[in-house]
Amino acid sequence: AKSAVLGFPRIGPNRELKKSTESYWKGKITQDELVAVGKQIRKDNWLLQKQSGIDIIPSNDFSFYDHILDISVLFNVIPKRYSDLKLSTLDTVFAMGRGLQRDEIDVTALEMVKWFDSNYHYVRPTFSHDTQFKLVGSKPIDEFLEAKELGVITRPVLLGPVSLLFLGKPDNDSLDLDLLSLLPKLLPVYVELLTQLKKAGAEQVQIDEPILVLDLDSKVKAAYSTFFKALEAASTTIPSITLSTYFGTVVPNLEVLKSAPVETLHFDFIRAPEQINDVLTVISANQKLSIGIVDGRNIWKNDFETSIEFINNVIQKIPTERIVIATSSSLLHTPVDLNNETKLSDEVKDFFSFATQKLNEVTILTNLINNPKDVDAIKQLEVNIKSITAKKNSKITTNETVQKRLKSIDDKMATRASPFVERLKEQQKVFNLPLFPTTTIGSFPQTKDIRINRNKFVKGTITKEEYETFINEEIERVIRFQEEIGLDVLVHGEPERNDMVQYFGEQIDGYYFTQNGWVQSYGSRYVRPPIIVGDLSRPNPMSVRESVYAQSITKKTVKGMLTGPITCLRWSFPRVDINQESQALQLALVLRDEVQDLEKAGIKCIQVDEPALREGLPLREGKERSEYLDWAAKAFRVATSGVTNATQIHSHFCYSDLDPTHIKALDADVVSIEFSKKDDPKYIKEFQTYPNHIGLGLFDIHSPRVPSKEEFIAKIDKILESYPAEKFWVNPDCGLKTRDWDETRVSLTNMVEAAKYFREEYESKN
Ligand code: THG
Ligand code: ZN
Repeated sequence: AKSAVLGFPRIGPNRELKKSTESYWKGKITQDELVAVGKQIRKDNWLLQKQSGIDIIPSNDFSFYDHILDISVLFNVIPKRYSDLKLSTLDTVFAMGRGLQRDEIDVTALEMVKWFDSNYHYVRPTFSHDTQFKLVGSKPIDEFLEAKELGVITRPVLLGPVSLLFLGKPDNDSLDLDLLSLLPKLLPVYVELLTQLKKAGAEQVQIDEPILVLDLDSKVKAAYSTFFKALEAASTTIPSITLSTYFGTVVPNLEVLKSAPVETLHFDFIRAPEQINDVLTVISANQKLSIGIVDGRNIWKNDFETSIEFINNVIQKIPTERIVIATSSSLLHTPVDLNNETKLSDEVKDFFSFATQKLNEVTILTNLINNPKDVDAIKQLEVNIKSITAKKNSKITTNETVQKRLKSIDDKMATRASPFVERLKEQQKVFNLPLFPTTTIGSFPQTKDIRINRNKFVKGTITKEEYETFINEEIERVIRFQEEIGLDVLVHGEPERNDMVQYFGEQIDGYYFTQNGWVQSYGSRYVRPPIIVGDLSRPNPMSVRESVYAQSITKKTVKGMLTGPITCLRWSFPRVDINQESQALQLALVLRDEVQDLEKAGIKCIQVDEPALREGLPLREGKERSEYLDWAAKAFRVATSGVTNATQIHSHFCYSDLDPTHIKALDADVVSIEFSKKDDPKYIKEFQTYPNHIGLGLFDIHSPRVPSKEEFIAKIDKILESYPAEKFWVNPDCGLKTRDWDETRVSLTNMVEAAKYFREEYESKN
């Protein structure tokens, strides 16, 4: 058997990529300097994988912003407003990813959405009637040659053409465009790229078609036969192909793969081990099977005994020579190296395996299969068995009190005292809000000063009192600013939070966190997902001090800010020894206590964010989906239903295509949703049926671009064509923590001015 990796994190062990990309954007380093940093990271990654003994090493998994955006640009899927700018390819990528406002240039960013059910975001390929496919630049070839020069013959990774079209969307000016109809025009260019790769010396190419784990209609399935015919016709001039799927089962689309003219088929047997028997029926006599068995999405140490047993069962049907042992997906979703962690106890550290450790897991498993008698391999197996047993017997995973309380959850705990209409009346009495009430999602710019002081506090160079004084000053600044521009419902700005999940994770028993376990979220933004190891409980209130301080210095309502149970779960590395529902409900109980503590402390409006609600939805329709929606909504309601009618519960969602019925089940009083990029009028219409109040996010906070008052007015006007003013909240798309103060000041002022304009307009009408 051969060992393979589907993709490796490109951020560098110490976030080198982030630091240099952001320096480039600020004009502090040149493009050449940035390019050199990328080159060094690629080199280190390839050599690391080679040294780890990986046989099949990926290339073109590197990206300065997003690998999906790169492949859009590579095929010239570049809306005219960006190509007109005549920028370098790299600057075009950045303009499409984050927008650009400079001199006379003013373009918004393209839409960014979740990559399947992960917390990675990709820039949605945006096609129009005018899209003319052709190769722009030669990134995959250049990177292949770069590795070759280092003595590493890599397997370039490309997103497949059907997934590229399927995951895209038509541009505003081409809403009637049928994306799959573009396939015949795309395929010749795709084949041209493969041909060039072969000429450069590539023996194999990995083509990712992850949409094969989704529900596909017959048109999409037919697109695969078109694609495969093109591969077949070109077979003598292109490298051999590994067609890879991940994040789920392909079984319902199995017929598509039956005649695939590819050398190797890859499947994710971490997510869907049960698909093996069906999969075996489509592997033809000389095809290879790539077994994704080392988890690309989680950080638990591989259980070698279980993996070996799985692989051995397969080997009874397919000889070892036709087996590849691989990561389940790209390792992009895992932190780079466990060895960078110095603060975890030895006991807990031994539970984990990050990307670098996973490389060894892949090679050890391959060795165990190739040479079951190899002394070294057996030794490593024994070490692994010891770790896995220690984890199973560990005391730190169970908390009896939590388990008991979990059993006590009933329907009453998951239901507000009265229905929305009645709650609203009581809330109006308390808040007395105007039409078009304005608010923000919660966070304000995380300035350098804030980060420096937080680091000082973490390192112990300033005391807790000094730190809290600093935080109070920040809160006061944010409160005064909001008062000044006339926002209606204020927030404290979250200066004390590093991240909306990590911050709470650090205060919840049962959670463990890393110093350097960064994972790319989008562009240059990274997160350090905390790890759920044991049953979860809250020793102390987590957010009350800051909210109470903020409320004490203003007469306006201050919204308390919490991260919901599903989002805490989804943006952590979850346990695999108990199910996700139990983990969500444990979190719900922790948050329920926090919500009640906030209410007791005089906070009348509490926002419980659930941006990850949608991404938790099982990828396929069916029983699992409705079960998920039930327990996810229940967890949210357990967290938020312990308050009186007069306390207003807000929630917030972003980054996904939402279905109003899912949001309805949460029964929040007010929700704010990402909306600025959803230009499709159909999407507004869908929300007409939503009974409670909504703020449709009016500007894109991922972009440094500042919208004018007139732009806000036009946007609101358009929404009002199909959406009632009585339910209309005015807010940005998401939190402002990644923005600068300069941009934030102007954007929010313009937004509030636009709300005031409509307020006057409506008041004069009535
Ligand atoms: N937290 C977590 N996951 C998320 C978000 C989040 N997923 C979706 C969405 N928000 C992604 N957006 C962001 C926005 C900002 C940052 C990361 C993801 C961010 N990161 C800091 C950085 O890269 O500089 C690091 C933050 C830190 O110090 O911990 O600003 O909000 N979990
Ligand atoms: Zn958001």
